[in-house]
Amino acid sequence: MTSRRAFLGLLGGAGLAVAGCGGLTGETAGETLASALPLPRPFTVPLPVPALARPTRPGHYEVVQRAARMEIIPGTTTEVWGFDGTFPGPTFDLRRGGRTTVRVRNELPVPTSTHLHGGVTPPDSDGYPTDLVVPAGQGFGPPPGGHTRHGTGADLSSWTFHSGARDYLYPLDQRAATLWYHDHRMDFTAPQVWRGLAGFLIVRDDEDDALPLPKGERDIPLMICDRSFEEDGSFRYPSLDPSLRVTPGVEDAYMEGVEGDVILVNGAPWPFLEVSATRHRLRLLNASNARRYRLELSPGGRFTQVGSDAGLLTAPVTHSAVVIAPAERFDLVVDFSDYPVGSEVTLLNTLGSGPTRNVMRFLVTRRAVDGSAIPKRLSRPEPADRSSAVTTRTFDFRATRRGPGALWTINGQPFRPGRPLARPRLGTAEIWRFTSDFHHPVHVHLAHFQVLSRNGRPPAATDAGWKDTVDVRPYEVVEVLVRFEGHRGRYMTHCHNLEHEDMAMMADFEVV
Ligand SMILES: [Cu+2]
Repeated sequence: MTSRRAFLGLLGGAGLAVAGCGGLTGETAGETLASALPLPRPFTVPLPVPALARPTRPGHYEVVQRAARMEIIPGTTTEVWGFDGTFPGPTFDLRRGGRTTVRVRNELPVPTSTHLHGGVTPPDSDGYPTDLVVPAGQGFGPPPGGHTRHGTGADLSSWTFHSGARDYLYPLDQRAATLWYHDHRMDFTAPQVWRGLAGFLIVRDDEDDALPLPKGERDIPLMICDRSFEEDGSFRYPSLDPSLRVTPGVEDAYMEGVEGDVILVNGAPWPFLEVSATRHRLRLLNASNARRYRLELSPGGRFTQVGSDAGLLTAPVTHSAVVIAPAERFDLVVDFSDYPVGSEVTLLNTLGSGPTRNVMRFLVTRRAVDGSAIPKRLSRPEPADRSSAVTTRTFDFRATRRGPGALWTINGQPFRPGRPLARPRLGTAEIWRFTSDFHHPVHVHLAHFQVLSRNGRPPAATDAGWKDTVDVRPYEVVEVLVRFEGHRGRYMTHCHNLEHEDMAMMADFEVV
């Protein structure tokens, strides 16, 4: 294992961002930004559960992106930019094959693009970074500095503008899964997600419904992310241009990614949840810009994983710890009857230190009848068959420059909209090899994949199932089998460390 200091040295970035990071484990991906206010005591705020989105008529929803004030740190208020003014945004609870239209109205002072992460979505509804909803009354056009920092994207022909609002069409012709939606605006995704533009979309289907897994209030989405706060309670973030209007990017010390010192779950700092001594299904999402977590239970315990990014596993997998990279989801069952009533069960992040070592706490308050079970077989097996691949392609995720004008690239190229690096055929499968110089959580739009190998060895236990995001660590080679199904057209693969993404670590591919 190469130490963080050593691999930064190899990259010529030594001294840039070593201080203040999580030691020499090589497991941290970003730079910690300290809050300017006293941090609240952990486990004093109840866990919020986001409200459900309500249709305006069957199959149609409308959400408004707007600024609002929320009490996140007790005793202060924070301006969030949220879907319907909430953070997280409302949860869409939808059925497989239930063709859904979501009208997104933008009442923020900046353009937005909304991506349904994990969605099998037509290309013009996929939330491409230059396919923007511009606030009504604002002129169209890329911001004056639009991507000139990276020397790309200035070509207007790749940009599309919608005034005030637009409809996104989600056919949801895909297995039950925990998806999420978030902003994807060119050059400004990281600060706009940091301000709150993210929420859950849960797809349900008959196969998942028929299983005896915990349901109802024992089936809980948990959005984990880190943030930092100014003294007045506002979000702290090292943007070069806090208006997010003109100049993209962050201060150079944060080019590896921004990590906050407050861990939020569903928008609340280190919350607590009272649970009965029964099984609970926890749909974990890491919605952080850059932070990875290694989740463990204290005082001991285990997670039974039933699903991954793109739906149910074939069979459950038991873990004592789960590493979750940005944008990954783990569908986990925890059996709180393993603990005596009165227990405090803490979800820890053992990659963190100090305040970031805690995530949330479960208080086991009572006994209750539990009709749930975890079947030995969850879903039909769909083994990843290496021989079904029609070709192999390599995508190398690497920094070509550090410091001022930093650039994160794929195959040596900064993002060039409309210039695909691959043209896979609809209905085929390919092996994609991801290689890396750092921590890069690699996300593929549209196409789901299974991990075939890590460094030539079998995948990790936490790589199981169909996925859309994979944790690629420094100097790893991760092979995945990607299936291109559903739609032809322009899609993308990119690093989901949002600061890397905003610094050009994206590439188009076109399904033909
Ligand atoms: Cu990256």
